[in-house]
Formats: sequence, structure tokens, C-alpha cells
Amino acid sequence: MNFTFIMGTAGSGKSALALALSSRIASSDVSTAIVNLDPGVRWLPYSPDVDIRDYVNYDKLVDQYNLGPNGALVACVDAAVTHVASMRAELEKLSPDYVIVDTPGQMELFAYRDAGTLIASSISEGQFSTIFLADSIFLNRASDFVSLLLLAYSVQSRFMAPQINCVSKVDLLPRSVYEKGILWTTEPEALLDEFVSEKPTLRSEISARTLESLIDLGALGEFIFTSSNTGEGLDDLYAQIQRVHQAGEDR
Ligand SMILES: Nc1nc2c(ncn2[C@@H]2O[C@H](COP(=O)(O)OP(=O)(O)O)[C@@H](O)[C@H]2O)c(=O)[nH]1
Ligand SMILES: [Mg+2]
Repeated sequence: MNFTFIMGTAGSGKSALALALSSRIASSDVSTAIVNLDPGVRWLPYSPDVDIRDYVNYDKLVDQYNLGPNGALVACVDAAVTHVASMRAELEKLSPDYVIVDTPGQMELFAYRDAGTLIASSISEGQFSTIFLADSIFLNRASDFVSLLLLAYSVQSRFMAPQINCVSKVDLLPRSVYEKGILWTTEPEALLDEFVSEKPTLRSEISARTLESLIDLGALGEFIFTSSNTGEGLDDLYAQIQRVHQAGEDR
């Protein structure tokens, strides 16, 4: 079983991608399972094979401990750690080639809490990859995109797993923004130039220096432009996942 965890900001399209990617992989006659790790979600575009909501009850925690919505989500994710063995056992019965894990809407619940890294390493027995999904809306401004790159790097540094970065919802991008996005993600120096040509402000200065550091560190991976609506980029994403997991097996 090859595990890949989809992470990204709220509404970036993680759940939609879980379904689209699973369908893409299944179309090559390769078996998949989808795990839902979002305890508070009311509706999902797919039927999860394994569902955190079967193990932890968000509404009950809200009532029982008088928790607010975020407190209850945190409590659910923390509580899920004790159910990982049962979730893994469910997956072993299915024994799919690829396990796609959809994570909570708000990424900090999973990416920035120890429960998240613990769940990821224990359910997968230590071998997993991550997909960082960046909403295409972040391509509108150069400084927004730099904050997103920092976010992508912060997820990578938390999980220390092979990470594939994707831009989501590219079907919504006007051609000019799409082309600018391709340029920025393939030639980070072109992104840096956006700040050189701008009238210097504190914001542009910080963005430029952050970007320079990320370039120096070699921390900028490539981005795959995807759309769960049109299927764009899903062949590339699947190929990249295969490469990452193949490399893991060869080590
Ligand atoms: N146009 C477009 N909308 C998308 C795409 N992926 C997701 N969405 C929409 O974005 C919203 C949030 O998606 P969802 O998968 O629930 O985001 P999540 O919170 O990251 O799981 C939903 O209304 C989706 O229909 C896409 O590729 N293209
Ligand atoms: Mg979701």
C-alpha cells in the first residue's frame, strides 16, 4: 500500500482531488482506497473506504465538553491517534495499491499538530508521500504566491516526506495568469524579478528575501497544474506519485 496525504489550505480542493486522483489511478486498473480524515465534514464528493467519522464523533464532543467548532476538531484529530491501528486494519482487508488520504479542511489541524505527523507515519508504517495543494487564487499576486511557497515548505519540513506540489482549480485561471504561473513555478528567478521591478515596500522586500532563501536552500520543488474538474495534470500527478513510491522501494 502506497500512502499519499493531500494537504492544503481550506477550500483548496483536497477532497475533490482525492476523488479525481483516485478515479485517474483506477482508470489504469490499479486499485485505490480513499481515507477521510476530516472529522467535521458534512458532505464528501466520494464515499470513503475508511472514515475518521466512524471512530470519533464531532457533534458528541461539542456537546459533551462544551467545545467550540475548532476545539472540537482539534479534540477529534487528537483522539483519532488511538484509532490508527483499526483504520490500518480496515485498509489491510482492502489491500489497495494506493491509499489516498484526504485531510481536514483547515490544514493546521493536521499539518501543524503532532497528531497529524503521528497518524501519517503510523497508518502508513513510515512510508508515505504528501501532496501540497495550492489554490490557484494565490497566483494573482507575486507576494501571495511567495507566502504560499513558504506554506508548502513548512508542510514539507513538518513531514519530511517526498512532497509533490500542485496548483488546484487551474480551469478557473485566465490564460495570462496561467502562463504567468507556469513561468513563476518553472523559473523562480522570474518571480523574483516581479519584486525588483516593483517600487520597494516592506512587503516586497520581505517577499524577495524569503524567495531568495527558498531558492538558495533548493526548497522549491516543481508545481503540477491540476484541475479536478477537467482532469488536467492528473496524468502528471499520478506519474510523479509512482516515481516517488518507486524510489522509496528502491532505497
Ligand atoms: N472550478 C474548480 N472548482 C474546484 C476544483 N476542485 C475543487 N473545486 C471546488 O472548490 C470547493 C472546495 O473544494 P473541496 O474539495 O471541498 O476543498 P477542501 O476543503 O480542500 O477539501 C468546492 O466547491 C469544489 O467544488 C477544480 O479543480 N476546479
Ligand atoms: Mg475537504
